[in-house]
Amino acid sequence: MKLYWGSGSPFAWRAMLALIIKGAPFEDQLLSFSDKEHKSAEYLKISPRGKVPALVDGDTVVTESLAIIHYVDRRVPSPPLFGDTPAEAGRIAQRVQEHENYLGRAAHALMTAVFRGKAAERADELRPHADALRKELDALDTLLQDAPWLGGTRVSAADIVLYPTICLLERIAGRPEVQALELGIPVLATDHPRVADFKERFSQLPGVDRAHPPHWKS
Ligand SMILES: N[C@@H](CCC(=O)N[C@@H](CS)C(=O)NCC(=O)O)C(=O)O
Repeated sequence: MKLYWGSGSPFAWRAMLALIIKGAPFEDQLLSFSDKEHKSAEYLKISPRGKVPALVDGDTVVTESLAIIHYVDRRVPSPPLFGDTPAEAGRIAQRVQEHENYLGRAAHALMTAVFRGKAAERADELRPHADALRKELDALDTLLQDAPWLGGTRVSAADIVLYPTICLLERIAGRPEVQALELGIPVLATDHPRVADFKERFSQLPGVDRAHPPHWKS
């Protein structure tokens, strides 16, 4: 399998994490956003929308990060990313969708504004997103009282989807220009200690480093 990804894309990050957690051998090709490699004629044949991630496995091409997670889960059966039982599958899929519809959406709005340099001019419209984040992280913190991972005792797709979002959030929340706006973005270590602990434990899993944005390391 070969994964096309871009540094710092939460969607590409989670796709790579699925491969890593599965222990699947894979090649990866990092595309440069600044050089518009994701819009090259060659890549558009693989991913016609010109977005990362894309996974190529022989004649099979899968785009859309959640679809890639499902594909990888079927392609490499163990460990299962959606549990073993119908109840586990339902619970994990629910957590994934909750992430997409609430936490992920709020985080995406904040990140897009910050990365485009628009956070200051849109501060008032961003505050409700920071409130939504707090509410969602409160719920996750409570959930993590009862089990080490969002799906129970084993890492699942729900954790894979959450991890890049909270890494990115912490990164933007730490920027001085964002702190100066006092948007109310929660601070994990003090406001959501179990989520902070989750992040630390997940970061220590074997191979997880590979998916970290290369441009953060330089
Ligand atoms: N729904 C897609 C979203 C993918 C996406 O938006 N990727 C961004 C990077 S974070 C991208 O490639 N953007 C380039 C563009 O839209 O031109 C997924 O889950 O894979």
